[in-house]
Amino acid sequence: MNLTQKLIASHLVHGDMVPGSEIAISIDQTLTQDSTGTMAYLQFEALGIGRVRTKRSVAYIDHNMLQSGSENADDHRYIQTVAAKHGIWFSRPGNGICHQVQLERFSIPGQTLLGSDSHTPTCGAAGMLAIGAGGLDVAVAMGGGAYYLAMPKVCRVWLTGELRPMVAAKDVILELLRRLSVKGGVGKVMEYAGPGVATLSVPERATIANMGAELGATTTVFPSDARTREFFSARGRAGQWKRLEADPGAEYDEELAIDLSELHPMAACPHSPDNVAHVSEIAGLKIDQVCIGSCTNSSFCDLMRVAGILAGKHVAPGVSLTVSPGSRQVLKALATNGALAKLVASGARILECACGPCIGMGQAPATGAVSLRTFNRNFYGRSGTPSAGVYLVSPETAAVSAVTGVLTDPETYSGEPPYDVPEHFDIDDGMLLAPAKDSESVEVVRGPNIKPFPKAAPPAETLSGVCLIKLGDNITTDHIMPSNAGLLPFRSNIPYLAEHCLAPCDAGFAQRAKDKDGGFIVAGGNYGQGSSREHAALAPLYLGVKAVLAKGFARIHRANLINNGILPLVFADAADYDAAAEGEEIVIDSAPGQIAAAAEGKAVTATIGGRPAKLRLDITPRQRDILLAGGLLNYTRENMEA
Ligand code: MIC
Ligand code: SF4
Repeated sequence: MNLTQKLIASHLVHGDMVPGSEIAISIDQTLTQDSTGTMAYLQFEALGIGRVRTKRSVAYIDHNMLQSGSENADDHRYIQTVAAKHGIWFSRPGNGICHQVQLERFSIPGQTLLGSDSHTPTCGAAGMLAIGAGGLDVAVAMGGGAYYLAMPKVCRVWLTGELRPMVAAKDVILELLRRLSVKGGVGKVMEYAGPGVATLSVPERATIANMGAELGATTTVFPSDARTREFFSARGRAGQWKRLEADPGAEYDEELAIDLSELHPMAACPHSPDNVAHVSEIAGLKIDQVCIGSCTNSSFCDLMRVAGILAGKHVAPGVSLTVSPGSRQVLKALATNGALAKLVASGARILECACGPCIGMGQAPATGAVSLRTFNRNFYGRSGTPSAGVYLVSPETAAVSAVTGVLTDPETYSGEPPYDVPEHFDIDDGMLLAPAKDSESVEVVRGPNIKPFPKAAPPAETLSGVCLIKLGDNITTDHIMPSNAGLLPFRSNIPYLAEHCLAPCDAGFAQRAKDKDGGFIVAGGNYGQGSSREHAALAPLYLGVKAVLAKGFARIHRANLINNGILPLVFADAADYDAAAEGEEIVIDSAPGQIAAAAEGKAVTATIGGRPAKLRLDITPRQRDILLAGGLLNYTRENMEA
């Protein structure tokens, strides 16, 4: 077996491991963060489960960190108390970004992790099967329920050679995005193997695993080898390490190869992570902002390289440089060894250990600015400034460019001093709070910002309404449910958030949906790529959206739609997509009967503007039952005993 198959086989509770068919796996660990967590815990509470039944569940506070009103602090207090009550560890604000801390403190080779964040696959760097999902799926897993997914294909990425100086792990994943696009990993696990793997440290593997999410991949898996053991023993966890790798001669569904020594620095240009160019081709572009950090590139090694490049220099006059360390462990190590002083002396603006600018929580660039970021997403508007152009680059490219003031190929730059990775980090888990032993003693504190969330209902006999909007390909969840410093505080207030649904595409969408009493969304391919935020399904549900008719869907968003009782329908004939127009009436007769028949492979028939159209609803019997029950919450409640 390959490693992915081994990890799945050891957790398989339902189904056959045939690519595309439905399987269910048991979940050892879960994580949530605060921007999806409030909703996930409200749903967990609605399920009526007492204490979590996982080996470990952790609630992080890392996204909604600007407290410009009481909302975020209220939600943090809710998460802290609900976690204490239900057996969940709590990572206090300031302790770091969920994926970085989970990798450092809780990752265990061979275990499964389900997280309510699309970059949960980061822990694949340590030989875990780590998958991102919607909050409701994570809530069910916390309650001991299995996680259902389509058995992925496994794509082997065979690495040879070694990265040249100033070429980084980021350039490896940007090369894959260049080759495969943001749709290239859909339905697949990217499994790394080959002699080049041993040249990459766990934090470097984490950068690659993290951004596998941008390929649309189900997850990314690295073997657990001597380098992994090194990572664990430096963090006082040698006892939790074990060796894991594919069997010799294991078979794969797909294969591709990268010679690391042939790579050169790359950049993802606005506004998509797969719009990749060599830095040398676009060098010289004047830049206004550089942001270093995020769950992709904020490890100790990343920031040591940055400090090495910036040492003794100043940030160029026209540039604002921010640095956000991934965790308190990283920040403390930099403070202890003097690297932090170099960063401060260079003029870098040191931000707290959190997502920060990556999710538009501050640092929105100036109008029309060029911003270089070591992050993973540069979707339109995500920085908080729609007119800004965001380029995704390695820490090396970012740091060198911050000094020169123009996009600069770091390979043209000499002088990066070597640095030592400590054999042992100073371990201090004081900001990780264990859950209360006695649940009864904890009172869950709910702030006034928590509003009842919309709940789906079983489908009506006839689904009818207008096409509220017609969208193109690759619409992201940042389009569907934008996130920024102004909106993130309302993640537990769906009625408020819904006002902004699809606003980057059409500011009139929410009002139109209300005026028309709901309706349908028509979209192109890869609809809902990006974040795991369930809000991208909950806001449309609140606005009365009954189905999304698209050319194709991204994995997590599709599951979120089904979980919330919204039909993800795929055009069988692209001509029907071409012909559809905003404002046309869409009718699906005998909806419950057609949903039941769809699980048997039958097409769903509808009329769009009076024209008959065939749609595919590729659902399993379980997904049929979820849709007919009116969503996963109802379904789980009904089936709790079983
Ligand atoms: C993101 O990077 O888009 C986020 C913010 O981390 C999201 C989660 C969210 O929307 O809260 C993700 O990646 O799932
Ligand atoms: Fe946070 Fe950005 Fe990572 Fe999402 S991608 S978890 S916002 S750092």
